[in-house]
Amino acid sequence: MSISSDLFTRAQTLIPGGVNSPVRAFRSVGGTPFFTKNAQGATLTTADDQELIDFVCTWGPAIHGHNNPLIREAISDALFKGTSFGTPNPYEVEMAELIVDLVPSVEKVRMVNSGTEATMTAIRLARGYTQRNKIIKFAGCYHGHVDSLLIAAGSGALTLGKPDSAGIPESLANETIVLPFNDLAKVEQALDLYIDQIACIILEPFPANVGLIFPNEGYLQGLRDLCTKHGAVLIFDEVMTGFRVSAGGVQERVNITPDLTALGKIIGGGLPVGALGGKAEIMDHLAPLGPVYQAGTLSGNPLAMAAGIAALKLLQSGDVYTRLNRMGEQIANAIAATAKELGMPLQVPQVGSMFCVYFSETPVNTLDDAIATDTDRFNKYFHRCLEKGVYLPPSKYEANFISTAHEQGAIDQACDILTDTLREL
Ligand code: KE4
Repeated sequence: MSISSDLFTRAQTLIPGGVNSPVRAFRSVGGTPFFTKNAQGATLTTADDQELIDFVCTWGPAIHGHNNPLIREAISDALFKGTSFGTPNPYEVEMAELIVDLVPSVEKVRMVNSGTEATMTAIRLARGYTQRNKIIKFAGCYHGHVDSLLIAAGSGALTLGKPDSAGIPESLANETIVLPFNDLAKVEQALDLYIDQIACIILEPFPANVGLIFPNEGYLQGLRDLCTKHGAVLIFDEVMTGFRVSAGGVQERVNITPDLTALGKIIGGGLPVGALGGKAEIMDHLAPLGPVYQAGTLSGNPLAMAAGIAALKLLQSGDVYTRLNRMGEQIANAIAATAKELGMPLQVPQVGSMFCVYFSETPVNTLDDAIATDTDRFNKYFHRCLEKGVYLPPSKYEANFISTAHEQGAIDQACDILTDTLREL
């Protein structure tokens, strides 16, 4: 019995499914999850001392790798002054200034403790601001475990084959309209049908909880125009893509201005942080200024702020995004070239330091396309790569992440393993 197996056996008697977040349970790929005892740079060390090149990066936050010395130092310095004050503190102001400076659409920002809190606050704020109840989301987009958004969700919900959660009253679910991604006509029809009832449209601008899919040309601008026309709030959920695909997220890459932006992951530098930002006119509807209540004991705590500030400042140094994109392209090109040589049906969408592997003859543009990809072949690929020391996300519905801590040697080694393993499938 391995140490991880023993730990998992014990964990399952104490924690539902033995995990504190479902995607970690390997339910989709099968087998027993490994336990990590140490993480340094781009490497995870398992409880059984296997070293893994990490392409999950704790699901996105570790853009500077694990235990980055400057982030560790920032946390250590803050630690000696106390971990949480429950009062305003200077770190919050510096974090807010950084986010407002980096994210084009953000004029004001409220710190929370997770991506889920950010999206939950975003839809409550949109409903309070517009005084409308219905929301539009897209099949396969995952926005955390918010009641109104756990409908046709992606990520863990999709991995477990239960895109709709139990425990959500039908009366609430009925306020959520779920549409296929990349179909603007369907959005227009819904806005016309429920005229003046739609509070907001929320989406991942690059959906990365179904693998990784991209909006068709003109789709995001179309959503922007429709929201403006109908007085609905456009919410970009950039919890994953914020500071990942560029310093200003997708909205900076595509030059489209959402009304609200949900953020998380990278802004915590590995500690629990989320944020909601956007137009001051909308944000000022949040308590204590406005009528939309939102709160959090540990929101803006100095320890998490110090870690996040260090992480954001590191992103502004040198050619970080050029390096990350170069590594992403190297991996995607290596996998694609090998698949072509083998005549293997495979798609490898990539943007910057994010990519995913779909075993599919045709490009993947919607949730249905992603579902139709070859799950068995992905799962076999996942386990073979893991055996050889490369840790891909344990679900075909997740994105891979590269960090600035991935040295060229690790990327070259990973490319060899990722391509050799294709030849063995
Ligand atoms: P958290 O509440 O997990 O911090 O964030 C929720 C969330 C919101 N929006 C997007 C676009 C997200 O990707 C997420 C969380 N992402 C998943 C991985 N795909 C987190 C991993 C997990 O659930 O354990």
